[in-house]
Amino acid sequence: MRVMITGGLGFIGSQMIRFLLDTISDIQIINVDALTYAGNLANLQDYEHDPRYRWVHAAIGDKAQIEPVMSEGAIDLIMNFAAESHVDRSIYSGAPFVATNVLGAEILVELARAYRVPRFLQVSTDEVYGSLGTEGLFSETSPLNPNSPYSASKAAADLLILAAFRTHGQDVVITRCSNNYGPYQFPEKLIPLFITNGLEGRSWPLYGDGQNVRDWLHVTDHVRALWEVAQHGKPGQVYNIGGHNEKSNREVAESLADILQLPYDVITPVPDRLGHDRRYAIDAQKITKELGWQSQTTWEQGLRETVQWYRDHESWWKAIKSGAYREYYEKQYGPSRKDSPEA
Ligand code: NAD
Ligand code: TDX
Repeated sequence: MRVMITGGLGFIGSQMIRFLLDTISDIQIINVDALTYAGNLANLQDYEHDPRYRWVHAAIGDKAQIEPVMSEGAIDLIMNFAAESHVDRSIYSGAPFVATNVLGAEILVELARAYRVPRFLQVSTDEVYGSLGTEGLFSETSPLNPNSPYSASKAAADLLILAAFRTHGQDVVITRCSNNYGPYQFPEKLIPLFITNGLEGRSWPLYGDGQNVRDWLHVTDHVRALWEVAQHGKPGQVYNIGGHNEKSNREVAESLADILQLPYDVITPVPDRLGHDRRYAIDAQKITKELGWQSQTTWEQGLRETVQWYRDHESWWKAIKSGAYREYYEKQYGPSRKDSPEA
């Protein structure tokens, strides 16, 4: 089986590739990644000499870069992880989010159709549903109501991909997962930022009143769910993925402080994120009933192991925080590939 993974040098995409190479012997992986600030070759260093794996330095929104990969030989499945993924960055400039998350996804799904790729899986997010009050859960039929440029761009991609199914009968599936945590997450996101700041003796910027709620899922549970959907999901369907694990940001911060044995005054309230979604919570009944998937990693165990991973991989995150890794890769491979000359 030949699988094209896009964004495989990022947090979740690299975990997907690791999962596939570790569990399936007869597989070929082509990792198409533009190596933006969030992509990191160190995430898959242990696999770079595996003959079943190859990285192609290309941007999903650039047809001229992607088409040669498609025309090399039959691809059985595309899993599109490539995205600009950080909400805070999108608040200040939405344009790169539209270029990759919307235009990039559309170009990729069109190429998948032209080259008759049997299945296209779009990795989307629960953020497309917007924000919940204190009650209720997002189901697959909840209306799309995104609030940030990031989530709006992901919602736009979902609609374009569903349009490919409705218009052309193209085999597509979409997944919408809640917040992930685990090893190799870029230290701009809440959990790795707080852990690494804690290890460096820095404070933890908690936005607003700290009562915003996220539904946390370990990244290994997410990639198992994605593989179930890739293999057994029904064409044209959306599958929510979540761990029934709602925590306020203050609760997350206090649990991390307990594990790291830091006083709670490390937590420093700062002005709120603009348009900050109050609560996300996922109803994952459909994937559990139809595909038998359930989360396996408990929050307590997952969080402890994640803290330990960052303790054990100081050189990984210190290089990112110092900017050294980007300087090195730019010398080796040149700057990020751009989706289009204008992007
Ligand atoms: P990430 O930011 O860690 O990684 C993104 C990867 O995509 C990087 O390797 C980057 O180099 C690559 N990339 C960016 N633009 C590209 C382009 N134009 N062409 C090719 N590669 C490009 O992101 P992540 O947290 O691993 O998220 C992966 C996917 O999962 C995203 O689509 C995101 O929307 C979705 N998602 C993330 C979460 C979460 O909690 N992190 C939850 C639900 C869904
Ligand atoms: O410094 C911080 N302080 C803080 O209070 C940061 C970085 C975040 N926060 C809050 C904002 C959110 O309520 O923590 C919560 C989690 O923030 P992020 O880690 O930035 O994640 P979020 O905005 O919820 O989005 C994530 O989950 C859904 C991913 O980044 C998305 O790619 C995914 O789609």
